[in-house]
Amino acid sequence: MSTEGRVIKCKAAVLWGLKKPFSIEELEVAPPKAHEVRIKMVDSEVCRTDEHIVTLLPVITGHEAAGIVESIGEGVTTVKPGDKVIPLFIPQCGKCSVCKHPEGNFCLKNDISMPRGTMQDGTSRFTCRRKPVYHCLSTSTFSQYTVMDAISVAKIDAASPLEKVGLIGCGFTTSYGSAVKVAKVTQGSTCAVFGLGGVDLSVVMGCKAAGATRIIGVDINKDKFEKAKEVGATECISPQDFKKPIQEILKEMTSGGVDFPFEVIGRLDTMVAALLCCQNANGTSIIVGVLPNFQNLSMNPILLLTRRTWKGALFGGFKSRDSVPKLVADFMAKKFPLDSLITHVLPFKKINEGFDLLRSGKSIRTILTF
Ligand code: CND
Ligand code: ZN
Ligand code: ZN
Repeated sequence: MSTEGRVIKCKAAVLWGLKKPFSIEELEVAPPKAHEVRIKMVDSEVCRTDEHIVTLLPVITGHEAAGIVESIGEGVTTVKPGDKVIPLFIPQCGKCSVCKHPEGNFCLKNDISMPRGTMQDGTSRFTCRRKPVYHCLSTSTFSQYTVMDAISVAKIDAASPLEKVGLIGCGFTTSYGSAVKVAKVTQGSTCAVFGLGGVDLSVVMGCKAAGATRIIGVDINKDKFEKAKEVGATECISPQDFKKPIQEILKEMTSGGVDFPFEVIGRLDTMVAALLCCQNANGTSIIVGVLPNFQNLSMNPILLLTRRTWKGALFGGFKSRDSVPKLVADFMAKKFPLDSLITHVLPFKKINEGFDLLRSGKSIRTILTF
């Protein structure tokens, strides 16, 4: 029996409190309204941002995933039922000033700057225990079914392996783009990557693809070193092995400063260290990590007056709906690998185990399958 136009009852991982485990519950998912799409999830990955971004409760998080369109609302022309899709945590409306700018990717219709936890029309499509549940990042992929605005959905090649290309929905694209598109890493340069987790490793891959000759991995967990070297790090160090601050060590190692230091952890102290170790006359320090609870950090402007550049980007600076289908095509053409990032595959109901693996540093990317 077709589910089109009807409420779907399915299993979802609901978060009722901060730092609480996910609770697998029955969720009612309303049909898509005009310009919306209901998607059956096939897989969804565990990413650190799911922990850092939560402000509204109860909520369904999850933003790196792949699925199949179940039904569409009135006026949707970009996808149809049966299409393979990747949810986008930054929409691309195509009409706002950012979308119209050739380099802009942080579409004004995003749900990140001022999270409302709803569809674009301001309402939720989720109900659990008779209460409305918030959406998160316009994606909410930790559910067997989700509803998204069509501007946040990318149609991808029908032949793509969904259990792998989900990584293009965040981890891979964010980091690879941070190196090649945001930092614009140059041939022969020296890079440092703070953090060697799931998002971080593709920064290493991006630096290598851009022709960096030295890529220094920095992580307190030495178990991450082997994999980092496999994908392109030329050396790896742990801040805990030195008495001096890590920025001093990096400056000594590079005779004055790193050309492109990346912070991919999401901590204030490492963001500052990544800025301080940056070559002061023409280096570029890039923030990729997301700080929990929208914290502020202070720095001395003299650091920028010497002509360092300090920048950051979400989703690797890529325009989401335009770029994701192309990146999937590049993956299919074997232009980059994704397998080396996948360390664990678990059934969706084991989502808490997936987050335990992330917190304990044992996983790079865990794929949850529905
Ligand atoms: P993950 O936990 O896998 O990696 C973080 C790594 O940092 C781990 O290997 C840790 O051992 C290491 N680490 C922790 N503390 C320190 C420290 N003090 N010094 C050195 N190393 C340390 O996380 P992830 O790779 O999934 O995510 C990394 C960050 O990227 C996180 O902040 C997440 O929110 C962010 C991110 C950004 C974007 C974007 O669009 N900019 C998208 N997704 C995730
Ligand atoms: Zn826009
Ligand atoms: Zn992510």
